[in-house]
Amino acid sequence: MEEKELRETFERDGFVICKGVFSKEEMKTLLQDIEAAQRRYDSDNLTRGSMTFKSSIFFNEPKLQAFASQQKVIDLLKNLAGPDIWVRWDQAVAKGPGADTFPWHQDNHYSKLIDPHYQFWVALTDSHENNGGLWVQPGSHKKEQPYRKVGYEMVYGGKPESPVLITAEPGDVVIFSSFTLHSTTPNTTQDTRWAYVIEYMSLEHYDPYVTPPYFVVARDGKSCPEFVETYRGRENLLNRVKYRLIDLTPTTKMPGWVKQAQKVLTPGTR
Ligand SMILES: O=C(O)CCC(=O)C(=O)O
Ligand SMILES: [Fe+2]
Repeated sequence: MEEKELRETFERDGFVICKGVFSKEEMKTLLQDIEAAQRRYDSDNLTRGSMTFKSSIFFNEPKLQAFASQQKVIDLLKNLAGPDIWVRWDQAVAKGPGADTFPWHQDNHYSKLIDPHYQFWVALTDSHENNGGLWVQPGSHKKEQPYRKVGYEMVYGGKPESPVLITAEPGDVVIFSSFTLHSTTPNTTQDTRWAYVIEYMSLEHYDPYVTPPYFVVARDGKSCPEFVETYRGRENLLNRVKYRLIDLTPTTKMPGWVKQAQKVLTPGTR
């Protein structure tokens, strides 16, 4: 896909499908690296039955850092996130036989962020209608959607109008906005469906819930993996104020300082 088409499609639909970005061989290696990786934070609250989440794994694993920061990935992302990019989060999702639905949601309701981030969803295995395939609602990224909290899940309050199933083969990538409504359906097959999701942000944007060091992957559109203690978006006073204001909204039942203290005490929550 041409760069212009990529940008326009993403802007219109809230996602782009990039076929065959990686080889099947690369996906085998990536799955091995994921299985060997150690988590930075222990909590994987979303794991339910044979749907398992393994998150915050790039932090201690140089092979995953190299994967996330390779130029091929940056060349796709720079069209959407801009030339300066860091990674806020990653997770591998295994949907084993019998895995349940993962309900419709916008990822911003998990990350609690105001600004969009870019979800780089990599199919490590085949992914289709019967094995826990990924569904998206085109155009839903244009506004924040209503939701409610059900256990640890942040569930969209409505019914998507015209959902689209994305069938994928190992090595295919879907890049979607963190505001794009998406869901995965049950796995009724005997095989496990694996996806690896890397969450990228512009260095202009701030995530107050991630603790340093921060993993920068690109500057000026060029791959330049490095861990840093701070970044532009974090130093930006307006960004800080935005998140302070959320904590101070009168609708919050809990005083801001209690929420803040909770966040400090439970790092690594999405
Ligand atoms: O299982 C997947 O492919 C995606 C899961 C998901 O949407 C999420 O963890 O936010
Ligand atoms: Fe999601």
